[in-house]
Amino acid sequence: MEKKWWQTKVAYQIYPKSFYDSNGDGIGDLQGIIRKLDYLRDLGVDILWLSPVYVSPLADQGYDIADYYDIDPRFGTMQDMDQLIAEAKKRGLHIIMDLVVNHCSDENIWFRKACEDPEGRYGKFFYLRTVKPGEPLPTNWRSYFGGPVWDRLPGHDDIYYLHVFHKKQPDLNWENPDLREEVYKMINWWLDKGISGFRIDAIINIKKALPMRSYPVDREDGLADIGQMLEEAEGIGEFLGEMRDRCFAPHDAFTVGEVFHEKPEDIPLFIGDGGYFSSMYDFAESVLGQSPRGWHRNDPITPDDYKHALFGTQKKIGNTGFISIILENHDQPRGVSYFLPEGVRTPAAKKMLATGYFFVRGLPWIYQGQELGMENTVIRSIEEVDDISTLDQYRVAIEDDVPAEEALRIVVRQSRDNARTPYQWTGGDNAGFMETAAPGARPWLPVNPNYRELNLEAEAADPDSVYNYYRQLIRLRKDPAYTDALIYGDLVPYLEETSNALCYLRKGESHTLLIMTNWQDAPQTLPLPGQVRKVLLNNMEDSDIRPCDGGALSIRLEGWQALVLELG
Ligand code: TEU
Ligand code: CA
Repeated sequence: MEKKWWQTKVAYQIYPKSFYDSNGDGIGDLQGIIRKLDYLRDLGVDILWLSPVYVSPLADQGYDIADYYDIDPRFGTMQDMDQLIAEAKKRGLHIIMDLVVNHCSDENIWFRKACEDPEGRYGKFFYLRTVKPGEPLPTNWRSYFGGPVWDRLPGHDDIYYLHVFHKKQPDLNWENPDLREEVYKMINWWLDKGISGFRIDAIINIKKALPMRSYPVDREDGLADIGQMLEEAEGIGEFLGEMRDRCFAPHDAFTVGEVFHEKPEDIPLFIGDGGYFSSMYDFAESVLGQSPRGWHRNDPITPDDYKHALFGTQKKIGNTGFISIILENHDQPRGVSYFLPEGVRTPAAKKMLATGYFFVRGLPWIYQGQELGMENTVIRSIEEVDDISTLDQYRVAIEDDVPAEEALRIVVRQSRDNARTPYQWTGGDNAGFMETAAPGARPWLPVNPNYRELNLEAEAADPDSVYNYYRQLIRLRKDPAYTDALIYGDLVPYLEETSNALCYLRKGESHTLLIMTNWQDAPQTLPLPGQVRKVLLNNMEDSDIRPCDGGALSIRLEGWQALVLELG
């Protein structure tokens, strides 16, 4: 595997709407991010992914882009963006943008022109189909946010357009070379501006299995999940290879794909040397237990499920490339609320969870607030929900006869809103999210009520906080003494079959490190594969670690303890 500058870094996702509001209108903005750059540098992260800030009606929080070449006024101006890129650069930070090109917004000029003239140039930018009155829709595919993927083209009775996400997100027709040229022009325009690359949204969806056909109905709504269509689709590599050659490679851009449904044999093509992307996310843990029939049918997950998913990806990728590892993102509930057993929310358990994922082979990502141990929020009624996918899943549960109270409990646990509440900077008004609140202004989404205790100000002052532990994790990963082991070393699962223990070795040329985590209240005594030379990290500083006593090759881990040990 080729060595690249970004492999030794740590990446951080910013959800701009909820990060920091500089002008008190309740919406986080680019000037807000600029004000917090010193914070991010001191945390130790290097690569900053911004969720979309382009002009957008925000039907799907910016993942519906109306103008790829401008910033939404709610977030600021293009001048602010240029300033952000420059200020980040001064601090050695890299900005990457969100590239959303499976679809645009129905308010994008391309779509408006397609409505005006479906036969013209822009009509061919989309998937349009004629449906005469009384005829069925072209396919029975279900959109990701519920309902059919086909809607009537505004201004036309018998023309329909395809949207695999929300109806305000019409799919772009990648089969059309003219559309692809427009996309590449836009990508290069941004890279020329000085951003370091992109996180690439929902990219697997750009290739449709053609000719389109219907699939077996799998829910009460009479529709079919599009997973099968994506698996049948052949030839996405032609588009991705072209995009790499025309845009990413000439700029040596850092890119990470949001890839689901990839075929195992395609992994080297995706992230091997010279692949389509620099990296892609490991979603094996986040999709655990998920049912295509709805969130209410998801299976509960155990610590062992988590471990096997994590190792599964590691074995699949091996040394072919560098996977991107996450505990959470803006589409998921908070990792500590999802992966730790119900009711376990102590700082020790949060630190243990962080230790387990942080040192596997790949690029670790931190989602804003994760470094504080931010938790799922409190949502008391469905009216309080903002996220369109939560609203859809509530409907799905109700239609499947789940009692309303139960349906609410289930969807709230998995809601994307959990990740989208404002960042908890202080214990003061609005968790310090708004620099100066304009009269009557409130955060666009209520802050998590736990902000009085759980916030950066309090954690920065506490040496034992989750936040200070994350700083140690980052420091250790970047310690040049351990680069051979922690960045480039092999990952070897250890005691893989021991329940409630996630342990692995990272073996470099000069060092071997052992990461051990105990996922239960009770202590566990575990064998060691060799003598311990040094304890590099311990989430329970006051616990007594004497692994070498009398040459005994075993160690007692307290409940929720995490250790990083250097063997020798
Ligand atoms: O997410 C894509 C998305 O919804 C996946 O989780 C999807 O379920 C997957 O492709 C299934 O195979 C991205 C963004 O992160 C999200 O916020 C947007 O809502 C979505 O794309 C649409 O742009
Ligand atoms: Ca603002």
